[in-house]
Amino acid sequence: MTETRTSLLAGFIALSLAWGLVIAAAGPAQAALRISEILSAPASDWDGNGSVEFKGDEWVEILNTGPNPEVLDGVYLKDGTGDAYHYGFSGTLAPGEVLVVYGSQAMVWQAANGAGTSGLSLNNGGDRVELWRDTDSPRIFQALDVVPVPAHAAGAERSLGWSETSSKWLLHDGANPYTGSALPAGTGCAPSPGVRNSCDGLVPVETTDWSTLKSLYR
Ligand SMILES: [Ca+2]
Ligand SMILES: [Ca+2]
Repeated sequence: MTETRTSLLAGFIALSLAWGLVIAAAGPAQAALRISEILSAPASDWDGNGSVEFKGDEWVEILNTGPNPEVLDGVYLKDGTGDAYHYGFSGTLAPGEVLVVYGSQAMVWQAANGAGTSGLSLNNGGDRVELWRDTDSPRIFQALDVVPVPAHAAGAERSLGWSETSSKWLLHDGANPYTGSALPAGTGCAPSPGVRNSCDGLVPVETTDWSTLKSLYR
């Protein structure tokens, strides 16, 4: 009886450990390639073609956070609606490099690939932007990054940007300050398409002593 109990217990522990490993292995791991900045509601000529267009001037920026060059062939952007990819990347991205894709480039890609005319299709009421690796040889079908964009971050001329220094999404609202209570809060930083994000956010407006500041980061 004791022996049975012991073996049952040993079995249970082994199973728990195995299950724990399965859970750990299945946990999300951030890929080297990630989305770094999103501007959903343009009100200026971001792509520099001479006119302001709600589709053409939207943009999404990606960043290679890893130590090696990342192959971009087979990497795609889509939004939270439907299965269609809106843009397919090609080439490679060096470590620490960013690459911005404007809606106008997405429309060119879509026309060449019979993939519609929606552009990046970033909803001004908020959306979900997804970066996928989808290749046949070898077969890889992996969500590299999925970013929910809250409605206030999809306001005119505002971008949602990933801060490498604080590992947080920050609101770049320099051109259209956000004063509401939704998060992320406004930072006053400007959007930075094609340039690595340097907004560090969380800048105390009033003088704050060091111990108070430290307590905010605990
Ligand atoms: Ca334009
Ligand atoms: Ca940027």
